[in-house]
Amino acid sequence: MTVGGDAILDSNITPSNQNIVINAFGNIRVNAGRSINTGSGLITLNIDTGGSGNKTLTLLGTLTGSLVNLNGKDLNDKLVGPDVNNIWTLTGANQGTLATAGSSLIMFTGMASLTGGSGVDTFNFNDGATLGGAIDGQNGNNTIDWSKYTTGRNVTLTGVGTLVGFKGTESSIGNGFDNIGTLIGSSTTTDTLTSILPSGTWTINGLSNDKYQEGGSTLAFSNFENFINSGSGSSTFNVSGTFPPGTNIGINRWC
Ligand SMILES: [Ca+2]
Ligand SMILES: [Ca+2]
Repeated sequence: MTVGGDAILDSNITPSNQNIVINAFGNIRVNAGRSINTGSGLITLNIDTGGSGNKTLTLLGTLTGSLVNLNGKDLNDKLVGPDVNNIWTLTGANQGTLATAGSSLIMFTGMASLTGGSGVDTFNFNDGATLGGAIDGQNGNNTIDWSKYTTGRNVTLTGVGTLVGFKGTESSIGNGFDNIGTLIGSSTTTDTLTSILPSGTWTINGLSNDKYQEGGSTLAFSNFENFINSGSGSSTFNVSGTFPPGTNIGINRWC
């Protein structure tokens, strides 16, 4: 099926073991409570078929089939997940998998931006994986996990989140992240967490409850070894505890 504009699925589609392919030149939206279930058939939903960019695939319902593929064209195309707990795994450039309740494991390609739902969204990066656009966790305690990366990450916190947590930048996410409450650095000992917020309190003890607090928001973090405060105000560092071998804590500068 080819749709010239947007496709909105507001009924259940249950073909008996047949394939479903929808090519939309615009956006695709699967409404909440709605489902496509093809049994042993494939589900393929393609947005932005014309390649003009800025299209969105919004999945609020469920997709069940032998293979589920959601494809964009990289050009600022976005995948929006449902309002449950979602596990996103980035496996390459703008591609990966989405594990979400009620659906088969979803494969996606060409999605430059990922937006979570109201539940807990976890964004796992495989080594070398990247997104050209942005990550938005929306509500919930959302996590970005770079622990499979074998090169150090350099994260800058740029503000408190629009809804929860914090917003910030990192080179593996072209347009940065928003609404993230937990960050996990790479497997190396060269990860750096920088804040440019005007003030804040860092609690660094090398255990499992390292955190940064600012303006009523709390960021939990682990696997980071270098901390830089470069905001305009005064910040507080509370550093204590016993650190595992190989940990390199350095407060490079603050002002
Ligand atoms: Ca969320
Ligand atoms: Ca690390």
